[in-house]
Amino acid sequence: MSDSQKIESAYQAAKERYAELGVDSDAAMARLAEIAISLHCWQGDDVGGFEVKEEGLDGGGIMATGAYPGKARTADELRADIEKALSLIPGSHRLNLHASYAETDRKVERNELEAKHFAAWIDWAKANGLGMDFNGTFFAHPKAETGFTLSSADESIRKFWVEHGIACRRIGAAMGKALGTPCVTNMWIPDGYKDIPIDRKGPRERLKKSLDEMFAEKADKTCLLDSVESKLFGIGSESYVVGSHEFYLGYAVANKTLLCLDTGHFHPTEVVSDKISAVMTFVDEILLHVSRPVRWDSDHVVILSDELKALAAELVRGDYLDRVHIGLDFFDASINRVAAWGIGTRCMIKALLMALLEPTKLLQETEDSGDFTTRLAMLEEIKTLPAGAVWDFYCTNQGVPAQEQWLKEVRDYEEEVTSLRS
Ligand code: RNT
Ligand code: ZN
Repeated sequence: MSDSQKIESAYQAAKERYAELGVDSDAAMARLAEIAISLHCWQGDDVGGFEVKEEGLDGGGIMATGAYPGKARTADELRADIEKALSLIPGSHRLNLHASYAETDRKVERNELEAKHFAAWIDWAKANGLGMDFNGTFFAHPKAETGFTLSSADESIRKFWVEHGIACRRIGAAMGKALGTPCVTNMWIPDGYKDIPIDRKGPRERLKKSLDEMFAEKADKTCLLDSVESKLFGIGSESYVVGSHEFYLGYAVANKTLLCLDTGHFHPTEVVSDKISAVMTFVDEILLHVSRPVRWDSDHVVILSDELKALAAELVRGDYLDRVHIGLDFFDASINRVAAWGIGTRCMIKALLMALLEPTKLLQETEDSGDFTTRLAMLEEIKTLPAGAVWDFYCTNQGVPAQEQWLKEVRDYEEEVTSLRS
């Protein structure tokens, strides 16, 4: 038997097993193919960006660790790497870009960015059939060095970042318009204090004012979806973060923006899978930043963890897929960067497949009848159902390498392309 025959016959056996539990695996694959994941550009160059700027500017508490060779040095290299990654990932997806990935021939200040500075990205997205999402970059900049941006007490700094936010919303809208699919434009700011503050109120009042100014121009939701991202703590903002969860939940509910939940932005014993049904009661749509916190907000590459499966299960069980935008937010500079996209994105899709293959009706009946013994027993049984056989078949059907074959393609690409970069 050839590999593809083996995959096909394993699938047929899996299909029968799922049918016994009342699950249609063909329908699960068809639904899965409709779900777009927003691939974050910043995995490819350790959140560096391509601005013409002063050397050595980090900051904002974002830190990629590792020195694996071959990171993209230019936007063209990054696009080539993303194309490679996409060729290994089943389905049709999106690109999530940061403002710091603008391509300009001279220094253009962040408050002066325009859609034309992203023309190459937009053209490329169009040619590759990708929707785009966008992010303001409120870090790694001289005007962010005090640790405060939109909540700064320095009016000229605050104004500058408000203007950046407004510029980003216009760019997002232009991307959405050009590509015919709304661009989720997300705003995360690093503002906060390393040590115990006296005034917790002032910065939050200023942040609200800044957001109101930024969002004053009404969004055309066919092109632009505004989103705000909270955080519990960051490097250098351990004691106080202005844009906390409560702050942005309140803001999103009051102002009808999207709320971004990053899986690394909560206390390690809190899980986003439990927050979805809570926040979805009050906001129309959310953005997920799927990441993997290891002991802290470490942005490790996403794996098929219990929490990832629980997250995907929530989206499917709650019928939330049309109200949730799934973005990835991890960066690892210690392994092959194209492989990192491959591992993380394939796991996200795999988790969604497993959720779509869940015999939810059957499980729900056990709960409704109060039979918690069967509920727990079945939850354990379904962990070893043949989802892998469906996944392999799905990959083959979508024309991407099944099983570990995808890694071989990364290795070939490494040999021919990324390893030659200095
Ligand atoms: C930082 C936030 C933010 C960034 C990206 C690069 O803690 O998670 O989303 O990771 O925008
Ligand atoms: Zn994030």
